[in-house]
Amino acid sequence: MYNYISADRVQSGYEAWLRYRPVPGASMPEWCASIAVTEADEILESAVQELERGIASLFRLRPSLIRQRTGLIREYTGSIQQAAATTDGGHILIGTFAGNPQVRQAFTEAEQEQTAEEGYRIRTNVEDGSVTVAGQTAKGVLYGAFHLLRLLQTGADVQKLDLLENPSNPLRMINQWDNMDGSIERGYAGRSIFYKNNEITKDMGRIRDYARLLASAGLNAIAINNVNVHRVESQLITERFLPDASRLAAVFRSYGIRTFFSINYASPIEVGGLATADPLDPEVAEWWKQTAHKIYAAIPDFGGFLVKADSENRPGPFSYGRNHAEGANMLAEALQPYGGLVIWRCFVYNCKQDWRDRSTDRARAAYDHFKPLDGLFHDNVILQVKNGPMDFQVREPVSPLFGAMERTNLMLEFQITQEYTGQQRHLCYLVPQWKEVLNFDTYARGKGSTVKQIADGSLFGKSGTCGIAAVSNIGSDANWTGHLLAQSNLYGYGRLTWNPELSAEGIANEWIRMTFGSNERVIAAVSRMLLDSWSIYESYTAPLGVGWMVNPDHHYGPNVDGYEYSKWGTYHFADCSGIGVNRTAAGGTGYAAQYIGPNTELYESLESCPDELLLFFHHVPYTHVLHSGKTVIQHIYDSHFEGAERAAQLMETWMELKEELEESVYQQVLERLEHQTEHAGEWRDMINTYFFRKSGIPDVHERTIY
Ligand code: GCV
Repeated sequence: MYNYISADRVQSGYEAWLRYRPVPGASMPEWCASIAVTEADEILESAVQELERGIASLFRLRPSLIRQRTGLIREYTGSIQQAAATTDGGHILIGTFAGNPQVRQAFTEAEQEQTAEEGYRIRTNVEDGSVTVAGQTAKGVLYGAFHLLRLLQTGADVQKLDLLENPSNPLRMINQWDNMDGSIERGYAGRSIFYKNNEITKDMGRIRDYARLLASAGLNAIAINNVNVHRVESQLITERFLPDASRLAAVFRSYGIRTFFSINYASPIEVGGLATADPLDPEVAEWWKQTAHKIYAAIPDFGGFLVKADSENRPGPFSYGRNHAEGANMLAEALQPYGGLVIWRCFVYNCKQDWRDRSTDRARAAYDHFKPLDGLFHDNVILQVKNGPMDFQVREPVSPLFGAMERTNLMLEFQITQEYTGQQRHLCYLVPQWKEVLNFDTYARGKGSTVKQIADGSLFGKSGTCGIAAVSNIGSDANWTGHLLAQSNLYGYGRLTWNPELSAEGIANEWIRMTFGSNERVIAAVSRMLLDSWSIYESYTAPLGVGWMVNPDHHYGPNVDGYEYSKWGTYHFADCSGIGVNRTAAGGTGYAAQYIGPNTELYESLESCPDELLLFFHHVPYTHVLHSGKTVIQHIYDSHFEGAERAAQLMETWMELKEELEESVYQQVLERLEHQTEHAGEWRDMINTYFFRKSGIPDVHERTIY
């Protein structure tokens, strides 16, 4: 039996959504028998390989490859039957408008122009039954090939295709928080696939498979090392690592993905031996220029630098009395001749706060630092802003920096790795959360000024230098993400960056069909599990937007006062009569006033503030009545009892699928759900007990509280 995708890889979950399992009852469309390509291009070659692999696996018939340019038909050694090399019964024609006249002929000039640089068109030719996958660029064609495969995988109607797809966001980026010793900061799926023992991996097979996953979800950029750049990683920009880094970049390039490095702002000192890293020092600027020159010699399409500066003990321009525009612009000038970007993170706050000081509010920090700098950054600088003002909590408001920086390039940062959302041991499908952020109305240009329009550049007329980034959730675990179902977050993130209008349900459905096949019972059950999971996780963890009730450092498991008397600026202020942070302008930290008009009003007023964010914005007595009609304390009890029960139901739902799923897949997910059920009980009891003891108010339903 021809073994295109090995059984091991299938059973472990390694193939993820590129498993290409046969769809029962689906016969192979005739056009799948041959793939025709004329252009010699490495990205088109990736598209060809993916189509070959997908079709061979889906239909057990390997397509012939017709290279019209050279007349070469590729020889195969595998035992799966190969289709005859003919274009008679139709074929898939792939190529760019500019590089392949046949492709060009299939579309009018207007149709070609409507296709964006990384967009694509797929069309059935009714005369000869062929299907053309076309783009302005090879990247577009690659995305089109993955789209065609997705249609085949999900059993869609492919009789008469005619579609145009353009990505919404120019930059669709993934950030690895991988360290060169092989560890991953906030990684929950094994070790790094990029680094081991302070060297860059030689296992390009795994890197390539990762690139395939990323490109298939629509992503086009990657920062390959942690934003906390330590001693060894600081050398990534030197001859010591550039040859290996250029090999990594070449793999990503062949899937249309540009490579970025996170850099250490103090590199001129730590790597270059200079006395300073002051951005206004000419020697420093010159050092970065020379460094950029060396990097581009090794990686001609290098994307640029991702920078965490003056944040959580990382060096930055503040040490020299310079602001962040001065700091970023100096780097931007070094990269500008090569078309490189500086992606500068706005996660800047005082991480040495005195917990006794109630006037300093970490939530305010990003806006306070960056708003005064609006308009001062060079064109090739992009500010990367976390979705919320704190730090990827299960619930927090949208950062008020969105909408506040009209004259600055901005990128939105999400966290796929589940640092505060269950660390890939609990199920938490994050697409619904991300959609809420993307749809948030900032009112920056009146009603309807959403975050997604700021990320994609359309609201403030930016083009090219904007988009979305997210922290990756993968590692060396055989199934990439630890929890098999957490693959849906990586896939969903990519699909949303391509098109934020896609629904959480639609993305879940696609992912389930591609991963688990077409069994309707499985699809319905897993879909329900995914879509309920964020609300379930929220309900048994930190209530009403307060956040942070986790164990310090590793951030796993309940610890209500874990961060209460710490330096990190993350407090809930629970006492015997109430809880929450007063962030109003009237008597609080004033954070609510960082929003624009209607949002300030919404959050400022206790009457209008949404329940789910109440404790983020207000300090209230436990007896305060929510819009739901419950008191705060009863809400805490109810949501924790119900949340833990709903977590157990996730497991029961999964157990009902035992007969429908492969044993290895069933078991690995079951183990995670068993742990989640037990751990949700721990959360319930710790949180309920804490608040019962603090408030002295009993549960009206008299359930067990300790
Ligand atoms: C990479 C949080 C995380 C850190 C992370 C930081 C950041 O504080 O806990 O691990 O550091 O965010 O986003 O820079």
